[in-house]
Amino acid sequence: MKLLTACPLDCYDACSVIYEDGKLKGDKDHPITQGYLCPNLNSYLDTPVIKSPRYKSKEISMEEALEILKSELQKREDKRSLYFRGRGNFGAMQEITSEFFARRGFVGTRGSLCDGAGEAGIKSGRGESLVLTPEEIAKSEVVVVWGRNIDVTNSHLMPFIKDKILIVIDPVKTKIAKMAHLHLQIKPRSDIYTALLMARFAYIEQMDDEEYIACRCEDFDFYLDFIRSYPVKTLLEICGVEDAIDVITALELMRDKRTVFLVGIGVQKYYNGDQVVHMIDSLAAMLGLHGKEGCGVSYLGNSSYGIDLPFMKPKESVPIATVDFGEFDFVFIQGSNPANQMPCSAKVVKGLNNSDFVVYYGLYENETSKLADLVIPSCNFLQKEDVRFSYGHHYIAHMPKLEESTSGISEYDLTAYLMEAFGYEGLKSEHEYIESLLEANSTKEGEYLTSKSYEDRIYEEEFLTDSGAFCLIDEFEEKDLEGGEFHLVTCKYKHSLNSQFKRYDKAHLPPGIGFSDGDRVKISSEYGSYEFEVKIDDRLRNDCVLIYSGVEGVNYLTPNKLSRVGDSAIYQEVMVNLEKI
Ligand SMILES: Nc1nc2c(c(=O)[nH]1)N[C@H]1C(S)=C(S)[C@@H](COP(=O)(O)OP(=O)(O)OC[C@H]3O[C@@H](n4cnc5c(=O)[nH]c(N)nc54)[C@H](O)[C@@H]3O)O[C@H]1N2
Ligand SMILES: Nc1nc2c(c(=O)[nH]1)N[C@H]1C(S)=C(S)[C@@H](COP(=O)(O)OP(=O)(O)OC[C@H]3O[C@@H](n4cnc5c(=O)[nH]c(N)nc54)[C@H](O)[C@@H]3O)O[C@H]1N2
Ligand code: SF4
Ligand SMILES: [Mo]
Repeated sequence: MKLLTACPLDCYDACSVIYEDGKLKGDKDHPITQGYLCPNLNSYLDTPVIKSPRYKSKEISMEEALEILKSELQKREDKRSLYFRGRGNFGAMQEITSEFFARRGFVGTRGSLCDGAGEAGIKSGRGESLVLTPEEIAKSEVVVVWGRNIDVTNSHLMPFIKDKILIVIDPVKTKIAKMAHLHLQIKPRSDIYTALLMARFAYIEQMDDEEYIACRCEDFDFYLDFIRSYPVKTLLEICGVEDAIDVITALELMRDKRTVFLVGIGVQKYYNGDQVVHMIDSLAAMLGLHGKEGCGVSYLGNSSYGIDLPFMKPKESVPIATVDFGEFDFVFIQGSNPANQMPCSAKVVKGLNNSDFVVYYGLYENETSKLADLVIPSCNFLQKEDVRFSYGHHYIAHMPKLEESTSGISEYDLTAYLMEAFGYEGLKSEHEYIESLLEANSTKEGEYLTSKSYEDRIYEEEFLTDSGAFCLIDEFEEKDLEGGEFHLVTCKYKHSLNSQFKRYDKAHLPPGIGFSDGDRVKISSEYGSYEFEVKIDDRLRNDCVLIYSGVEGVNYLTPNKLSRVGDSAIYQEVMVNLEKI
């Protein structure tokens, strides 16, 4: 039988999926995802899952695991405890566990390991971060792909941008950069200066949209002073762009054309990530792009914009990117692999070792499950009911339960067990939650559901700021980065979803710096060091090292620090050194 569901993974695309004869297939009828699945979901059913619960390395039954969980919770009645949830499964019902842990007085997390700094930057200009739908993007003539690796991370958008004039701004010559009419292979961490340069030349070339600025933007005079405050030569040097003509050409390609900027998380893995994105967004405002047909800026959006999940949240929270697990007696980790994915692994591993009791509730074995006292397997997405939203388009998917799990427990069932064990009342039935989520947030469009908070043309009338106008940026915080010779670029890999599925294991180095394929290298930063096998990569600038997300050891190099605004991890605010071993 053909059963309709959706991919549960943390990804822009939120693919519509058909489950038929024990296989996952793309759904050809879906207006956005159009019938193919990426290597990650194609590996889903072949990836070995945790088969049995485990306590102190010994396999136990699920009943025993739940008893131990209950008694360990009771033992630590008044102790400081942490509820830490990642996005291994993007379904809304994953958050139901919060209902129990919030009542239990656990500390939660705030901020982001992902897009938080950039989102704060979008909010500074526009009030809220709404995305352009793929259909709207398809109406553009020019697409500027800025720090986003669409072909890898958002591949279902590719058909919507085919045959457009393509400009890519990325320190790496990615596949999409090779396809582009123009690739600005800038230095990492120089996007704010690149955007300043573009704004400066746009002003000189009279590309600023005077009428639009007068009606829809605030603080243009301050913005103008700001973009004129840097000498062009200095900006070119900082960006690592040899010839100003490339920047002017990029602008000329956009002149009088419907243009969209597709901005990814690559630009904002830095201390001032909010200001980088605010600057890029301000450049688009100056060019009069927001709110016009086939124009605008789409940053990785807030998938739950306008959606209120009915689950209680912990009263107290700590920033997710810098949490010290060692400060908590009891740690409950769900749908995440912090020992690999959080920044500054040395500190994370030490913290997990120092905590009195760590529970890992997930689907796969990984660095974190190895450090846990109690391991509880979850169900996969076919084995529980859920609803998912997307941060790349406006479709919502209902994900019905299609089969039973032989090894795991669902988030709802785990919560129901704990609520009952501790005498908490008020949990509704699983179906009631899902019905009311769908009812409140979705509209039926043929066979599919779309989000009620979706608008045909975002920001057409006004921005979602207090004044209704776009607030242009007029200053930013600069910081020098020292401590190494190379920038660390750490982005997504085609065959893994962060640390899930086929994980990669090499560090990519540029040619011509004395290394060859297969060499061993010790890479060090002020936060730690790790040894990797070398792969020479001619897509890299000679001042960059690239290590994909999910590679063992990558986060030994990254900072346990937060972005200025947004409480976000800042994986690339670091320089590294190399040593042949
Ligand atoms: N296959 C696959 N798909 C995924 C994921 C995955 O792990 N694998 N993860 C999902 C998740 S959780 C997310 S958040 C999204 C993120 O998806 P994207 O937004 O595409 O994020 P990244 O791949 O981290 O980085 C994108 C690009 O930024 C570039 N970059 C790095 N530093 C800079 C810089 O300083 N300036 C500029 N201009 N560019 C820079 C990198 O070279 C890379 O090409 O992808 C989702 N999709
Ligand atoms: N160096 C570096 N580090 C990064 C990034 C980077 O680009 N570079 N990217 C960052 C970003 S954007 C993100 S979003 C984070 C992601 O970080 P995490 O959220 O930690 O993501 P994953 O590594 O994918 O781990 C997800 C885990 O969820 C579990 N899981 C899967 N399905 C289910 C389920 O249905 N129920 C339960 N209970 N568990 C499930 C799996 O066991 C899996 O190990 O990593 C960040 N870390
Ligand atoms: S990971 Fe993304 S591209 Fe792959 S099937 Fe899931 S939603 Fe689609
Ligand atoms: Mo992410």
